[in-house]
Amino acid sequence: MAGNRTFTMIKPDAVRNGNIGNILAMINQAGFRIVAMKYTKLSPEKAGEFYAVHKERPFYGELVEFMSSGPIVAAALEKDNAVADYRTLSGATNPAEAEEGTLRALYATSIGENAVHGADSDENAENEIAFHFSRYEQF
Ligand code: FUP
Repeated sequence: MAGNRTFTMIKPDAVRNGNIGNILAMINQAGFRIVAMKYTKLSPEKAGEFYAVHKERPFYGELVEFMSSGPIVAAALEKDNAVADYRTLSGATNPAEAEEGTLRALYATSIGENAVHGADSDENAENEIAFHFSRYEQF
């Protein structure tokens, strides 16, 4: 149902730092239901496609390199107001500006390596879920 689902990735920095469990616990405590989840690694091609919207930005090359530098956890999450509530739980893109207690304040190290991704609209959430999961991987 539109409006009730979002898409997240636990990024390679948070995986490397051993924070998968902490982040999933906070996601559960915040009331999200896991609809789909996988531990995977993006190829540079896949990462480039996922972030194609940022293609012209100066940080695109670094972003693609970072996002394909190690495994990630991709997940579809369900909750009323999922997109906005997950962005609130994540905190600002730059962890230095992220509110205390948010995922990025707790686990991100820089604006480039910021622990989690969260979809920014219902439409993008559905596209990003479809990018990572077949219909039969969603429960
Ligand atoms: P967000 O929606 O908070 O994930 O942020 P954006 O869509 O603006 O950015 C997507 C990703 O690009 C960020 F998670 C990290 C990277 N980025 C940078 O590396 N530098 C920037 O100045 C902005 C974004």
